[in-house]
Amino acid sequence: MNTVEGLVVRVDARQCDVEIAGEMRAALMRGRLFENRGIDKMPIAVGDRVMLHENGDELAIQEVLPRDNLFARRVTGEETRRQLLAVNVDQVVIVACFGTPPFSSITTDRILAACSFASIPAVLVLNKSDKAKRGKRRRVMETYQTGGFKIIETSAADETGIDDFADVVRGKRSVLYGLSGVGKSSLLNLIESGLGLKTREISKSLKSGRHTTTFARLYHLEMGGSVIDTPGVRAFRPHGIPSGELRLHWPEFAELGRECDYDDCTHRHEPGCKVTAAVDADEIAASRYRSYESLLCELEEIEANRD
Ligand SMILES: Nc1nc2c(ncn2[C@@H]2O[C@H](COP(=O)(O)OP(=O)(O)OP(=O)(O)O)[C@@H](O)[C@H]2O)c(=O)[nH]1
Ligand SMILES: [Mg+2]
Ligand SMILES: [Zn+2]
Repeated sequence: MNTVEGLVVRVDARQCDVEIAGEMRAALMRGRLFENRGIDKMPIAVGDRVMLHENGDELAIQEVLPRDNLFARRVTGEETRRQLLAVNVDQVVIVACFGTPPFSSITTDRILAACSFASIPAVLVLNKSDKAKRGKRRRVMETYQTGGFKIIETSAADETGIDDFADVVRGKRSVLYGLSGVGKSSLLNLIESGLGLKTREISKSLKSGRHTTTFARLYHLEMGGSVIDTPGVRAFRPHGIPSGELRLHWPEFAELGRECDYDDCTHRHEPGCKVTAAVDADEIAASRYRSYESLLCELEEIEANRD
């Protein structure tokens, strides 16, 4: 029996695709991994480095090597279980768009907060710039520039901003994440020839609710680096952020918040709150504040149910 190290590029219910010395192989997950998975729905995620036992033709994952970081969300319909979306990444590339599906502040802001909580840098890509209305584009750009986020604009349709997109992902390991239909796979196809990822046919409406990409998978880029394409989400629920810590994950609140009258100000109804004052004065985008408030309520509810 041989022990080898591999990189997980795709995860199925019982099986993984693992890259071992440049070669792609199917590997089993041992039952023991499931017994020890803790709060996680699956014990293994795309991006995991694993040790495997090779026995004739059979390859089985024995152990997951320590992770540098993990990008996760709450399992739909459950309050404590965690779904690992990708691990060991250099950045999360949040893809959103103009046109269809409509830009979702709530989803974008929740993913940004999850990245901050996981200490993973985030880049915001605004795709379908060919569909952008001038007012909407200005509002969205201003909102996220004020928040200090790194943001680029692209159009996979007329191929603008694709060099900027390539510059963002070159030489790093990125996970592309965002709503279904924003153009994640379309963008990837443009920077890596021969990838040929399936993208939604124009005639198929988003309302069918179907994801075009159905599983997360890691691809190496010829330009250097690798990218994990993921199936789009409909709603994003972060995992594990304590409600009392949430305000730290809205960067535009951080500095102002130190001057609130109360040290533990939640920036809601407290007198002398500098954050709500800044929202009233239009210095902080109302959409960013609404995302914060709705997530805060949700987290408090989860904590109340747990106690
Ligand atoms: N007008 C316009 N359409 C685009 C652009 N980028 C992608 N599309 C179209 O948007 C649709 C969805 O693109 P996909 O690349 O499949 O989106 P996705 O984010 O990978 O979707 P999922 O795999 O379901 O998560 C397709 O019909 C694309 O042709 C763009 O920049 N402008
Ligand atoms: Mg896709
Ligand atoms: Zn406050």
